[in-house]
Amino acid sequence: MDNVFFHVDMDAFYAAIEQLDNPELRGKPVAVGGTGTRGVVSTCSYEARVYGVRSAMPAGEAKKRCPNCIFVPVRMNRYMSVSGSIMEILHSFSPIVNKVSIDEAYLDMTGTSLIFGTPLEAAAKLKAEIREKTGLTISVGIAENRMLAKLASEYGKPDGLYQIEKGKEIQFLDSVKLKDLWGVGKKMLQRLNELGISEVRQLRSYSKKMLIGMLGENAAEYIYKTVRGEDPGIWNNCPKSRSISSETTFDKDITDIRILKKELLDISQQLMFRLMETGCSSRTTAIKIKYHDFESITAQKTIRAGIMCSDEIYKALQELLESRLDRSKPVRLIGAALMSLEGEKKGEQLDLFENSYSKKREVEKAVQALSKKKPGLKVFKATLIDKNNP
Ligand code: TTP
Ligand code: MG
Repeated sequence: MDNVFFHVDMDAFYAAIEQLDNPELRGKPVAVGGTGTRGVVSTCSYEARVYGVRSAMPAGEAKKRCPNCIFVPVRMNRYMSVSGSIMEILHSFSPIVNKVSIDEAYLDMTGTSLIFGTPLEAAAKLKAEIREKTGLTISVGIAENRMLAKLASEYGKPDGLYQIEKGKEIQFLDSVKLKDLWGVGKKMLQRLNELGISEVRQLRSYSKKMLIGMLGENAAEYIYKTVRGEDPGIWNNCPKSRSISSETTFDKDITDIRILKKELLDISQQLMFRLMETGCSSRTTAIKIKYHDFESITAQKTIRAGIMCSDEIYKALQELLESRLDRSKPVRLIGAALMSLEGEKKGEQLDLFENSYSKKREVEKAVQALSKKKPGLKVFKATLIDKNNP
C-alpha cells in the first residue's frame, strides 16, 4: 500500500479569523499585531501581502508598504479556540494527526481510500468540512511523505489543494527554491550560496561524502535525503532548530523594571501555552532586550529539567533581566523565547518526575482547556490584572 500523507495549513490564520469575525475587514488588507505605534506584525491577510507586508515585519514598515492596511490586535484565545475545532475535524479524518503549530498538522491518510475515496477526494472533503464548520480556508498538500506534503501545501496556497504524484517528486523538487527547502535556514542558504549552489538540482549532484565536507555530518545527511524526495525523518512536532518566541515593543521607552517584569510574566504565560500546544518540551529560556538606541542583548538560561509551567519560565527570565539589564538605558523592546524544542516523548517522561512545578502545570493545562472552551473568558495571573484591566 502506498503511503499517503497530508500537510494542512490554515491560510493567513489569525487574519482570516479577524476577517471572519469582523465582516467589514473582508477583502481588505489586514495586519494582526503591531497595533501599538511600534509593534511587529504577526500575520496579514493575502490582500496585504500583495503590498509586500509579511509576518514579523515591523508595523512601521508594513504601514509604509501598505498605507491602507488595517491593524488589529492579537486575540490569542480566539485563535486557540478555532485551532482546537480544526484539530478536532482533522482527527475525524485520520487516527494519526501530528499537530506542528497552532494552524498546521500532518495527517497519515494511508489506507483510508475505502472511507474517503482517493487522496484528492479526501482532501476536498476535508477542505469543505473545515470551510463549512469554521468559515475558514485551508491549504492541503498531498504526497507520499511528510516532507513533500509540506512543500505541496505551500505550493497551492491560499485555499490550495495540490498532490505530488508518484514519479513526479524529483521534478517537483527541482521547481522549489533552495530557501523553501526543508531545513534550509538563512545560515545554510548563505553557506550554499558561498559554494555557488543556487538550485536543488545542483545539490543533488553531490555525493554524501562531498556534502559532509561542505555542510557537516548532520546537515549533509538531511539534505542528501531531502533533495532526493526522501523524508529526512525530522517531520515530528519539534524539529531540532525549533523555538517559540514572543516579544513586545513598547509604545514609549521603559525605564521602570517593574513594567519590564510584568511584561515578562505575560510573555512567560504565552510561551508556556504555546509550548503545551505543541506537546514538546524545552529546557532553555532566552531573553532579548533592545534599548532605545537599538543596541540589543540576548542571554540564555538552561533549566535543569524540562520546563513545566510559566512560573518557571518567568523565574529564569526575571533572573536574566536582573543580571543583564543596563538600568541606565531606556528599553524599547523586550522579548523571550523557549529554545531547542524536543519531541513529545521526552516531554511526557518529564511528567513522571514529581517536582514542585508539576501541579502548576496541571493548573495551566486546565486554564488552557478553559480558554479554548470559552474564548471570551480571560484568565490572568493576579500580577497581570493591572496591565490587562487598567
Ligand atoms: P503561518 O501558517 O506561517 O502563516 P499564516 O497562517 O498567517 O499564513 P499562510 O499559512 O497562509 O502563509 O502561521 C500561522 C499563524 O502563526 C499566523 O496566522 C500568525 C502566527 N505567526 C506569528 O505570530 N508570527 C510569525 O512570524 C509567523 C510566521 C506566524
Ligand atoms: Mg498558515
